[in-house]
Amino acid sequence: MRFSLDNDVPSISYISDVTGECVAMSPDPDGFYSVSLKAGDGILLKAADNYSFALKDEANLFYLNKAIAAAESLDPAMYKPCGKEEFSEALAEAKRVAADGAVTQVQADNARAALVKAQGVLKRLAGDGVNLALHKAVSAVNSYEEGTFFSRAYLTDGINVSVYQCTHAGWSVDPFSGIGPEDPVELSVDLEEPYLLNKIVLKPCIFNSGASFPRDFKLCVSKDGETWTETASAEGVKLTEAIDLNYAFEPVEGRYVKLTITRHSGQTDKTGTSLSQIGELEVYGTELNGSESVVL
Ligand SMILES: [Ca+2]
Repeated sequence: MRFSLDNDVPSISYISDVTGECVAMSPDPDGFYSVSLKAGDGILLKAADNYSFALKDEANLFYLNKAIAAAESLDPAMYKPCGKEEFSEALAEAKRVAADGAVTQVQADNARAALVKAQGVLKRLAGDGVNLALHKAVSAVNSYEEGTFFSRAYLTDGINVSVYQCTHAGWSVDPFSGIGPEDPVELSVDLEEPYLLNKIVLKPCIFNSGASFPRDFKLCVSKDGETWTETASAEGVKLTEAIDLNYAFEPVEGRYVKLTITRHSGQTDKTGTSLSQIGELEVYGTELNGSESVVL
């Protein structure tokens, strides 16, 4: 335990729990005193007879200051207006709390939690490197929802690593669905807002080096989820490594993205079901108002 004294105490000692004797203490160069405590133990301190004092908690501001630094590193111009005012207020309050010499740990923790929460609400403007599909809802009639390695949600979870590092492998055809090699399967993603879309990236599953990636498919975008514009198609894809497949196209307004598989990977589950599996689907574009200059 390290502590300081508010006033000029003539001398301070601690009572040794071994000998029962007073042991004189000296401050370190910063003016702090230190005593060693075992877990759950306390310690008796002794000061000059004519002085009384009380120990007080000193809040640990490490994580609050870390959250403030992270918040201040954001460029507000990169974010949509929604939530920015609340974020700005939470940041100002966090800085005020961090600068308050009498702040308690609870106040510091609350200020940090409020700041992290406000930051989590912010939404990036579409632009270079901003994956618009990240954490967006995926619709798929055929999906293996076993929840550990495969789920439709893992198609847009931002995770695409080997199963040795993480259990989220991606989306998979349900091996118990019994579909044949050319039975079509559709996957769609709702981006929640319309954008001027210009690129879709498909990332094969890492764990089998892309061997279960579909052979034939097409990519479409739509403004309303009903009328679709085809932006790319592929035939005869056969991967031996999990390389990203980039499909860039002339900008098209859209809120929904659909992948239609018309021929599966060629891998067959032991159930006899034809398999397709994809690690991640990413979507890129710009804001509809065109105010962002974007280089892809
Ligand atoms: Ca994923």
